Amino acid sequence: MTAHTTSVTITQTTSLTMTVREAETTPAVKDLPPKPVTLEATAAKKDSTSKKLPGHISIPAQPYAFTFHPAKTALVIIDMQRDFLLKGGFGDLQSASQLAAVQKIIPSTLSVLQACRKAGVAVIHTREGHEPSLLDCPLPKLTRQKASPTSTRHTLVIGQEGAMGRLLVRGEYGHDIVDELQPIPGELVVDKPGKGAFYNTTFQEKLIGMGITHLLVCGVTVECCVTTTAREGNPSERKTLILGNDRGFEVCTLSDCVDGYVPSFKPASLEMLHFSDGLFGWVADSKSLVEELSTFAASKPTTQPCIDALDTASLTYALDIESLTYAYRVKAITPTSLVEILYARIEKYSEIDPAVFIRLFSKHEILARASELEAKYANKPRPPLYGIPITVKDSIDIAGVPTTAACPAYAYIPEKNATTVTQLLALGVIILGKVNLDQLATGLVGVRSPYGAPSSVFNKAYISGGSSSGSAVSVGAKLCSFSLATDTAGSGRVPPSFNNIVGYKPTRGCLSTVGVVPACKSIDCIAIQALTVSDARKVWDLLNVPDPEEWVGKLWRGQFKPAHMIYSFKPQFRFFIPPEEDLGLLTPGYKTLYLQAIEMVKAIGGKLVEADYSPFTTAGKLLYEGSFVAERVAGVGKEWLLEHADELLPSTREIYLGATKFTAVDVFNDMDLLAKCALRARHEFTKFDVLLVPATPVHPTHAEIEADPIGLNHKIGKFTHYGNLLDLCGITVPAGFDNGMPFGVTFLGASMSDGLILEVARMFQEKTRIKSGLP
Ligand code: TIU
Repeated sequence: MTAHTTSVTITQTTSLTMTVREAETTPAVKDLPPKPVTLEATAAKKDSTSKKLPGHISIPAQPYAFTFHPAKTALVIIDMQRDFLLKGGFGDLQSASQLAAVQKIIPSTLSVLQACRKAGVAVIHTREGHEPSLLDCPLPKLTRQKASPTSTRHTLVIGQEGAMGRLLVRGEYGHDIVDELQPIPGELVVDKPGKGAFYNTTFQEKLIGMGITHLLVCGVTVECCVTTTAREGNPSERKTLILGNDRGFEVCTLSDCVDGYVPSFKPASLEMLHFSDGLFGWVADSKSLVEELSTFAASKPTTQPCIDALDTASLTYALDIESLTYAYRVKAITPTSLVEILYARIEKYSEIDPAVFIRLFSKHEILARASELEAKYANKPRPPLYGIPITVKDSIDIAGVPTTAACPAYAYIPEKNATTVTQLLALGVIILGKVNLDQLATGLVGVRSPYGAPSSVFNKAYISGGSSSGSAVSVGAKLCSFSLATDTAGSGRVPPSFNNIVGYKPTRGCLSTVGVVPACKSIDCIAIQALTVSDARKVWDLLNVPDPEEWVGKLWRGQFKPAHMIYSFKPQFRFFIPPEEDLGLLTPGYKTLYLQAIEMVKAIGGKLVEADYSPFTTAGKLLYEGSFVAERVAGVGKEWLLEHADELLPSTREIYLGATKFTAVDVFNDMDLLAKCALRARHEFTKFDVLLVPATPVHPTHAEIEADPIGLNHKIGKFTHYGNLLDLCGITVPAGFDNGMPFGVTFLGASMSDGLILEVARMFQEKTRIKSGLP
């Protein structure tokens, strides 16, 4: 690795910092806090609850008022299963038939549940229990109580046949939730093998996916699963973004909606939670909660907030998921009527740019899908992406439709959908067609395609960016709500910047790449290009399900990092920027916009800190200048390449044939170097939470790319190339215009810190108020 000393890096960072500071006319480098920065305590202080925060609800609680935002809060109903509440169940044995107290909380829990449903607060139910094989039940849990020499109650153990089926076994009648509190479609049910809801479940992942920061807890038993979950859920430490195991949620337990099997345990358990000014969180009565939620539900605006208003007389709603879902619900549109409008828009746009779609499905086919959805969900609960129109990059398989990867010599007709396509169809989307890309997803320019070179939606002279070119244009031109794209070198982040939309590349391995043409297989990932950060987040959350068929290299999944420092009422996070040496590549217009973005990030709670950028720079060079490019050859097959090299476009051919020169020794040397970079980058990420970079330093015209197709491609990838190699997650968000052309910034986070970058990006998008896509 190039030996960048710390002092060099500090100097580089400092020089830019000076520029920034000068712009805001405050002195000076000396003011930069020494690393590591100590942030203020994030826990809500007494004074923060005394004033009413806009959009928030405050309820009286111990040790002081509990304040939460309904959209960021989940009601968690713990284990209200027949097995714990009804005669003949597991709780009947545990408690020696002392079930009156736990049964008494059913009505109060139900009224909270109904109030949350009306107010739009997310609802999550948990169920304790085991697989029929009991292989997920540790032996002590099975036998410890029965083994007690004085045991008279534990006549049966988990898995044995009770009055309501096998005790605590999934699928049995007793394992399910009592009739009164049964989940409705759309509510999450977390099946847990342990007492705490976090252990060996997707609970934490789902909460982070949904952007939940606050929990309201009901359920049984207060001495066992309720307190185990409430105690573990709370944030106990701040510096745990990378290591550590705290969960990072603000938890309020509802005293009249929890109970257990021994009367004296309840006050003790609850006091322990709020002891010492809120050791683990809050305890509140449900009465004022229900009242406040009802007031909130009644005052909710009748139209949904939306950032992007679609400028057509025929469609008054925006194309983002939230707005369209609302429009469907109030019957302002139907999937069929939306398709009619969008098809006309697509046909009109094809006159402006004929290179967006490689295959546009016929209007007949798309209308058939719309009618199918209408019939299937008539008078039934709708899936979360019901009637949402999307496009799919043509390197992602749709069964029976050719996958070309913009390379006719490579094209094939897949028998199966890519996993993500199957998931999206089950969620209710309408696929409009397959969109253009740089050949074999190699390139960041978007012009390397025999199906034409798409242009930025803002100016035909400028490139769309790639490789997910058609994806970004289809979203930017408001032809669809979002596009399924991919990102290896930055393909999911660059075109969004050139088209004024959001591009999100989750941590590798979150979304399945089964059925995606490999570019650089070990680092490929699915990207979502959308109009809003919330939409990108929603799609990620919905698709983030482990795929057993996923390539072995991506099977590893870590634990999602909590993001509580930005979830408090006064968000705080640390961010880092590249050194001046790299930022010097920005055009003057982009530089101005980037400096403005830095100020904006400070305004939403970011603190600029110092760190070492050299591991990022070194890793970035490896992607095309090192032997990793040989993985692209492996992806298509060396024999195939040599046979079909003449049929590739000149730039693709040059890159692929150039990659055949590397030896196995080169690959191992580079793997070693990359591992060192990744380790060092991970260390740097302990000093900051977010790396804020310009999505690209320049936006070339078609003519400029023709003159220097490969050199300019490298330049465009200056701030994206290392993202997947170092296992980062990243999201590009619109950040302004230079002479009518858009600019985007990218928030990069360490592996599994998706929740954090999404929240920062959301705050940034909210703050800039830039409307996505074409005006
Ligand atoms: N008390 C007791 O045995 N409880 C459990 O095993 N589970 C729950 O508390 N839900």
